[in-house]
Amino acid sequence: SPEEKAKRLAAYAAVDEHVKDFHKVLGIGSGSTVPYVVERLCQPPHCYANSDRWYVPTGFQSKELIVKAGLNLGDVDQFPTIDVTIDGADEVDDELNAIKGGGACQLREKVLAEAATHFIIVADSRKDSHVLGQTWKQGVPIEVAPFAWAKVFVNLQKMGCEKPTLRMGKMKAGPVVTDNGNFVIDAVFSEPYMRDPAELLHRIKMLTGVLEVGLFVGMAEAAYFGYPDGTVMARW
Ligand code: DER
Repeated sequence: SPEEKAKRLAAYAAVDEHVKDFHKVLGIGSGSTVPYVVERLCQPPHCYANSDRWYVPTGFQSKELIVKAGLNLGDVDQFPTIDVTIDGADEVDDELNAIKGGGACQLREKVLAEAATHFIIVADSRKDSHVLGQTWKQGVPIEVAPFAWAKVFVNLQKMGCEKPTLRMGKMKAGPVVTDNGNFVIDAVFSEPYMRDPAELLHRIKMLTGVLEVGLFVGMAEAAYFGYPDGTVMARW
């Protein structure tokens, strides 16, 4: 499909541009765009560097990707610093701030994004916005301790959240449970809040019971967007 082609284009361009043979530790994110990142890394010339390279996952899906591709699986504990982390996003604004967590992996994703010397985002063009919230209407994904979810829910409303929602499983009765055993609250905020993602991130992060927030502010070095017409647009 044109969307899948666009994701592949963005992923290939990001790998070709930002992964060098001397990069030995790579962080691999989650979602439907990142498989194309791994696909490219398994092709010449990138594949020739894989024998002494380590791949660190951001969750179950990401780990499966690495293992199935026959790449060396690295543990995040082994590598305090990661050379390059490449990950998807739900939306990216003009300053390369991103909403992440559509796949409920944002806690580990942010750990690897922060640990990386270079954090690169890959996405199809639908994620390319001026202000967060323009196209991603599901809200900011927030990982919360199950014990505290109802308190966080109320406190989000008190701080102006228009519509907090506890993320429920599809083929699972009850809430989605993350790889860390936590719940996710999706919190919709109006545009004024989304125009200052740093302020919003800090206010949400300070709520007792919040473990991580799907706002990646000032972290991405570059973002690659693939278009259905076969072009790639890079921003940095
Ligand atoms: O959960 C995340 O942040 C993922 O990166 C994900 O939302 C990206 O989604 P996609 O690559 O499937 O569009």
